[in-house]
Amino acid sequence: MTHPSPHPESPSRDRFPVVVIGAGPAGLTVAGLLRAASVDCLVLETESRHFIERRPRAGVLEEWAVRGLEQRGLASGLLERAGRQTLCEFRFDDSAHRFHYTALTGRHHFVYPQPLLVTDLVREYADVRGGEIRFGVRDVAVHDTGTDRPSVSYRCPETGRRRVVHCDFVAGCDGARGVSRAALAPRHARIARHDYGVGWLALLAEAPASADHVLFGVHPDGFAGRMPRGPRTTRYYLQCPPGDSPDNWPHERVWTQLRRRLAAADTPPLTEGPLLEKRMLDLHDYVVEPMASGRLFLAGDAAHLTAPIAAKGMNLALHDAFLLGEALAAYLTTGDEQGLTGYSRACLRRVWDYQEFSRWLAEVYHGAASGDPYRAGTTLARLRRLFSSPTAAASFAEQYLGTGDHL
Ligand code: RFL
Repeated sequence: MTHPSPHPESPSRDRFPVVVIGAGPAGLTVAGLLRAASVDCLVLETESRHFIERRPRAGVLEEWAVRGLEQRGLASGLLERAGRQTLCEFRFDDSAHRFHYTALTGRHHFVYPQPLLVTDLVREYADVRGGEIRFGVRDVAVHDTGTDRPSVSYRCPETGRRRVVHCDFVAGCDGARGVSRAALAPRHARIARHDYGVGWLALLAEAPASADHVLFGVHPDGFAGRMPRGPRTTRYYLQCPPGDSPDNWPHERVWTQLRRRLAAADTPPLTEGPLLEKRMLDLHDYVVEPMASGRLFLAGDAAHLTAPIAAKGMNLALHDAFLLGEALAAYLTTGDEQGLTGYSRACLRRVWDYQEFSRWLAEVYHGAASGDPYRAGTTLARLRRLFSSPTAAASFAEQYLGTGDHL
């Protein structure tokens, strides 16, 4: 069923049970689950619908996350169109070493670009389930979340006037640069932060990958990675000094370094193409603990960031959103508080597990280029162990796929 959009001149409502700040994977999933449970909510988003449906970012989804979306009626586009990944390949010492994790575990990854997932989730929430999103809002602020009458205010893009929306709960899903994290910390939560001391140049190339699996190049010049994103685009990463500028990386230098760092005997050449995106990332992680206070609950990157080292961020955002959407729906429909009370603890278990794996993998990626022969030696020892010890291989596969029973 498709619901018509409200008439542009009809007065906007100023009270909803839940206000969701941010229309990323976390916010849209929370909102979709609330609508499915017949709980009304409002999503506030600073960007336009056109923009969020095109913003390139993640692409690798873990199988449990896709099954979670499927069980909640949110995966039909994904299951039709997503690619599957069954192995990854490490390149070091001029040779290629393939790690066939599906052969080992029966599990795989899905490859589905984040803008496609966001497009599907917006359509499901707004067009199919009739939920409301106000796009282009400015100066969002969160108020009184320590009381049972919180509110969220914003500047309306059409009139420039400040509007206040009253609610029972605020879901802060506004990513790493939003406002809801600051509303929680430092008064009600602490932020644990880790800086890797390295930069990554994140690139999106208009070129098919020469094979459909992920490549990790561990090289004395620095790490290089390749992640296929679809038939026409490929994400690449190049380690560089922190604070470096994308302007220092013209097309020729990028491709020369990618070829050098991903070189291995008997492998096909990389397929070169124009660079659609070139962004510098100073790699860091943070975790807000606890992820909730009073009537404000954080989800996704608003609560925790994992550098894109192990492709975990969007998966964690979905995990939080499943728990938060269902906990809010349970409370607002039956008064059951259990989900909300245990929310932060349940999320943080997986968050910390993934953080630890990211740190482990970061050392594998960066040790060889650290300039420290001790770190370079232990990096190679880790890689050799991965390809020679079945126990080490099983442990890596479990963490890489996010399938541990303890999570
Ligand atoms: P998002 O996606 O950032 O969405 C937040 C939304 O909130 C809006 N917003 C606000 N709205 C209202 N008021 C405000 N004050 C607001 N401030 C911001 C924003 O416009 C946006 O629409 O957060 P969310 O939903 O928590 O989702 C998190 C994921 O986007 C993120 O973890 C991933 O993109 C991380 N990530 C990856 N994760 C994976 O699981 N697999 C990957 O392969 C993967 N690759 C990546 C990545 C992140 C990357 N970047 C951004 C560094 C590759 C890259 C290059």
